[in-house]
Amino acid sequence: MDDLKAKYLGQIAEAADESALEAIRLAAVGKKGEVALKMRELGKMTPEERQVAGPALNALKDEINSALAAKKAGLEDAALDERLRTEWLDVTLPSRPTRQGSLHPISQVQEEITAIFAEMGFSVAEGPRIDTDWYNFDALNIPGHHPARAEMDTFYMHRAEGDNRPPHVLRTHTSPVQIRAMEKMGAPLRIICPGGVYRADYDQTHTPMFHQVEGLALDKDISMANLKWVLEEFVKSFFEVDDVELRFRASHFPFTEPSAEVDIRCSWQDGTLKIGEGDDWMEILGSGMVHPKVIAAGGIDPEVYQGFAFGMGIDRIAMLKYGIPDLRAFFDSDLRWLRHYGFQSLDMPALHGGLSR
Ligand code: 2NL
Repeated sequence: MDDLKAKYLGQIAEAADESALEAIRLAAVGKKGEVALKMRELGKMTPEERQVAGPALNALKDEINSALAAKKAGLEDAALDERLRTEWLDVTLPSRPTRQGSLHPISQVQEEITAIFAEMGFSVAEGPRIDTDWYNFDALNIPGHHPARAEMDTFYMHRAEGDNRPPHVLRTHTSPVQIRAMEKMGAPLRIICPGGVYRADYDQTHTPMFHQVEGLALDKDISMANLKWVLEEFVKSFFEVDDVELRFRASHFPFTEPSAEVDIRCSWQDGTLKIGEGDDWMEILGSGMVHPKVIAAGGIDPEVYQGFAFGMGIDRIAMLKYGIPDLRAFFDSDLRWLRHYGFQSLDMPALHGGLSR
């Protein structure tokens, strides 16, 4: 019996893994193991012998079982220690780079413009890109025979055969949104209308879809002086300069009277554009006092209310601010250029260092 004990405790101590341990368990204390065989021999013993051998066998069985359990726990600890030693992670390593999206420069500039006008009390109005010719033209004092209709290179929608109503159009400016806003909200009114507009024109400086922001302020005592201040504040804030001179040149639009095109003082030197200094002028927008017929078309009494309006191209001033030389880059499906201009990250190129002609 002592031989058995020594043999199995020795084997258990030597066991290298759990399968070796299981083999030992079966051989020692399994149903057909050596201890079970010995138990069977108890029947052939005298009662006196049995009284000694029985408890001794049971004690042996218990001892082997607890040695097995202890060894099993020891092997598991060792296995865990080994994993902890070999399978480690450096949690201080930087994570793998992920592709990050960013706002399209036109969306970003649109948001910048919106934020600046919002601070001056303008809210944003939006409307359909497909509209009737009444909202796009007639309401804006552009009648059917007016040459401005042809000049606008309008995209016309199809009408069903036999439907003789005038076709809907892709809006050529965001002005129809302003007419709708006048109808809906009345006066006084301070809104800007940013968004995509369409003209059938495509070359180096024109794309058939581009973006505009128009502004409209109506009240009982609004003058061109208010227009000038609002535009000055906008230009200073958008181009990040302390001061800038604006030049109002007399012009003509069917929807404003008087009308003015607005230039800002600038310089082009060594391929760098500087706003607010120098001897050059750059046209940035069209503006004027809203024509009384347009105010009336919006359902507001032009005898009581008057105001200013302006319109500018977002794409062009986005190019100026961020030094993007080719308009077509905006609509190219290959967005590598975007990264090239710094839009991959949130670091914007410095305005007066990043601009080039
Ligand atoms: C330009 C000129 C302009 C307007 C747009 C406008 C809208 C209403 C009434 C009166 Cl509802 N005017 N918009 C006025 C003057 C100029 O745009 O060159 N845009 C790029």
